[in-house]
Amino acid sequence: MSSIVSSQFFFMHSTIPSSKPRFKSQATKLPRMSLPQRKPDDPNSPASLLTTLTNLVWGPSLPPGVLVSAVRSAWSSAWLLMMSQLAPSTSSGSYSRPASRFRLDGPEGAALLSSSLYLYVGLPCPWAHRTLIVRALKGLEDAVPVSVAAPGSDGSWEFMTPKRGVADGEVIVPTDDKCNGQRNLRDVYRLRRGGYSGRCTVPMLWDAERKDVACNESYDIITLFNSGMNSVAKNPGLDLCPPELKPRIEEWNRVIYPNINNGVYRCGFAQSQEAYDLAVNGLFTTLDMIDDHLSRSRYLCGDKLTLADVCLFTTLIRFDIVYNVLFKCTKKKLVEYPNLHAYTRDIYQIPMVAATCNFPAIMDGYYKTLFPLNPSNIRPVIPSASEHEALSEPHHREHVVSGNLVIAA
Ligand SMILES: N[C@@H](CCC(=O)N[C@@H](CS)C(=O)NCC(=O)O)C(=O)O
Repeated sequence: MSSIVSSQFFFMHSTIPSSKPRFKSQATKLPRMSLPQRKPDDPNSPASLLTTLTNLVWGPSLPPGVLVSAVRSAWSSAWLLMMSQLAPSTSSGSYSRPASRFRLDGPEGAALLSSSLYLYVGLPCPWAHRTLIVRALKGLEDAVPVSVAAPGSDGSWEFMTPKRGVADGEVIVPTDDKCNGQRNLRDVYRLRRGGYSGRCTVPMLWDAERKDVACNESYDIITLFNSGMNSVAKNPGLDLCPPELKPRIEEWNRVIYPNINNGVYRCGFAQSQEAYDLAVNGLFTTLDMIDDHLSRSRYLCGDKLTLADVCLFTTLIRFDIVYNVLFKCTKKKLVEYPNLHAYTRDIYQIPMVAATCNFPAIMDGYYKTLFPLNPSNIRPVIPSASEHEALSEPHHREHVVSGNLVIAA
């Protein structure tokens, strides 16, 4: 006991030795910079103790090269290990998103569902965000109640206790599990007949009567919300996928999904320079092309908002606050694209859409959960152009007249 106390006392009060560092690097000579002589605020904090210790061992400079190389290779191996769990990749290091397990098999599959449907989402997730937007636009809030999970410390989706899910004005916030009373989304998936041990992703549509996962693929869910539930929708007249635009919507999805929606993830989760270069080129070539297209068209398919716009919007609204920084989508910020930025504001200002965008929850979900990409857990400040006030500025998109449009990519 006394030896522990005295050694702590020694570390806390020792001064930087004037003698040479005890361990001198024998390996590669890395450039060494002086560390700033910062006075630690709390001498008992682990950081201060560590600083005192390292000062004692090798003086007030960067660690010896041999230590830097050892830590670097240990960290790289640990990083690759974590990334292989977080983001499965191909042999060339490209992110390969696993396929969704529970799909709705068109109108026939939808017809098998009971009328007791329940939606599980997480606010950071762009795929879940699609379902919240279409649910709101169609007026399905009463017909399809929602529970909002938040990322837990191990990355799985957890529900709040009812007390902690504090209302934040009009914006949607995390909640408890109002349907099954579980603490974790994994436990909800496991309630299904036959159990489940795969990935427990949001969005997830739960059939409460059949006690089963109805679907965990966002595009199937928004298709169902758009046209398969009109008898219970408060806004049945809105069609975000009218038959005459369906081929064009599908054409846009084929361009936007790999290059933008999944493209930002392919940048952020790339495990090799080649994989990153490929993803980032595809991403910005497509953004350039769409920015140009939007100079002649209010929405992707003309004057009408469609499912393709909803899918593009949920990536764009996260672009400057997350992907530009955390996923290294650095060539340009969204705010540098005049048409894409105004288009994003146009959709943000559609009644009910802003309430689905909880920026602090989105930023926390990425910066504090994706540990291998941000080990410090520090959440950067929100850029001013991404704040609610800036997104509420006039967009003037009503003046853009849509001509005869052809997808260029
Ligand atoms: N293809 C799915 C993707 C859903 C997805 O990847 N969701 C992520 C959040 S953004 C998730 O829940 N991940 C948890 C996990 O993989 O365990 C969809 O569009 O619905």
